[in-house]
Amino acid sequence: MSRSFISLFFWVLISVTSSCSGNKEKQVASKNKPNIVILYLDDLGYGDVGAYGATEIQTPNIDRLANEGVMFTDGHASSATCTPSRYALLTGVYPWRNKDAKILPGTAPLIIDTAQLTIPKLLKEQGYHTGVVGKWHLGLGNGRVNWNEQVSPGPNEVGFDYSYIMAATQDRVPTVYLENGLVEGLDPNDPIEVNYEKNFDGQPTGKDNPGLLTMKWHHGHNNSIINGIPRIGFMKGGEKAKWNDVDMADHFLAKAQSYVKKHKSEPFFLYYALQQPHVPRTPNPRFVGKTNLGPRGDVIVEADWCIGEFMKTLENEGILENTLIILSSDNGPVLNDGYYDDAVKRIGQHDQNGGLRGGKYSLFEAGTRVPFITYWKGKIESKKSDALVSQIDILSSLAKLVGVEEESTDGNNLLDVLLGNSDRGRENLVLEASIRTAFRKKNWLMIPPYQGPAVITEVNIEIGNSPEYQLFDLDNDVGQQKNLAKSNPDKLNEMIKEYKGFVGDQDQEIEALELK
Ligand code: NG6
Ligand code: CA
Repeated sequence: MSRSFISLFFWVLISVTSSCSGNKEKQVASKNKPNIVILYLDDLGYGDVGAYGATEIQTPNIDRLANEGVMFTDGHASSATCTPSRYALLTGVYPWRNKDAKILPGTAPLIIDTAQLTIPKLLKEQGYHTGVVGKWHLGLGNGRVNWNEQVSPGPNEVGFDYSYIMAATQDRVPTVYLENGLVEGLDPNDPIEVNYEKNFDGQPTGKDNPGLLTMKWHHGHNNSIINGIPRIGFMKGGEKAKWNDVDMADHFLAKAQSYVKKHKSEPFFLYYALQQPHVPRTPNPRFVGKTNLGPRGDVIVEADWCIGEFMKTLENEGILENTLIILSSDNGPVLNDGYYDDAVKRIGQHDQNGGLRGGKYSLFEAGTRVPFITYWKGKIESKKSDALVSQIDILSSLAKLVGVEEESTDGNNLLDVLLGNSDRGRENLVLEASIRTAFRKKNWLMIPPYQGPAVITEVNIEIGNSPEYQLFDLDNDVGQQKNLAKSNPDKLNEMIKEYKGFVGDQDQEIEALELK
């Protein structure tokens, strides 16, 4: 037989089998591969949810997921701030390995390498359609973004087939939505300009125009004014494209719902990143006064409602039983994060920390221990789990779920734990808060000495700095009141040794840094 005949034969064979198996694969895939949804809240604290003990805020929809799924009591975000946690969630890499994984301005370049493994990439390779709706805050572009053109690279270049996002945070410019890299509703005759260093001529700022403000700033947040709210960063133009703050929750919900409806007949992965209860807290009028806590409580009720509506969509579309849902928060809670919105004044009996010490920005428990719930109707049985789990484990666990042996750099495959079939969580975990790290092993937590203030006074949160080593036994002292470093030197040394094995001597370099 001639070579060309043989290759033609194989070509025909391959195309026939691949087109058949293509169809078959799709059928098998949609049968065996569940949809996966990550519901990710922004700054929701351990104690902000009814199932975790809140009595002043009603969260019936999140409670239902917690009560009918696995409710983790020791589940962690990878960091006590947003960007690093989101980076670790999507990549399975500890954020302290990436020097750019820190709170980013709206003009920062994308910090995920487009060659890096991510959850959406992994799932896409397994036949999933992948989408992100909501807060991004992982940077966009390569350094000098022109908001009037296609903005790239971004979510669509790290594995998402569809993206509908706000670039950074609700308190940072640009205050516009981007769909697949294009600013939605942009009038080409009114181009957008963004600058984080300097204002544009003639544009009012929060600092100089208190009379124009509907929300007062407390610290930071005194640059451009949009919808009466002073923001971080300066922005000009793009008038028609600007979002409406009080409609943001409804807006993201509608996008998440239409994504589900559109992709219900193929396996999909949706990362639905809600903006609440991050500042500025702008509940839709329907939710104003739903709690006695002011806007912070009200937006948590609003977020809970969104989750309820989203769940109804899954149910109405007939795919609830084929969908794994993971709910968590990117970092712990903060009351005053830069605006006067009564969060402190009206806190009353509510404990956003649920008995934990610290809060957002902190190496103490409330910085990273957050609500963490898995729910899968008919597949996961109701249970409370004390296993130590981290969001960094989600990538490897989902890989296992869809049949791939893919270990991420730092994450573990904890699928059995996430599905409630095992309580063997992580043995250890490196926690991060504003580039400082701490080490957890079983019930022990060790915080190395860090210079800098013990409390960030503006937000009134203890962030874990101390000139001394700190060692806590979380089984007996979850509130971290007793430093056992001096009374248990053997344990301390063991912890330091193991910790250094992970992070090297980087803590020494960090000790010298001035923390903001
Ligand atoms: C801080 C902001 C805070 C919040 C945070 C990011 C000031 C003074 N404070 O720098 O308001 O935006 O960044 O929060 O500007 S996060 O949840 O996205 O990490
Ligand atoms: Ca956050």
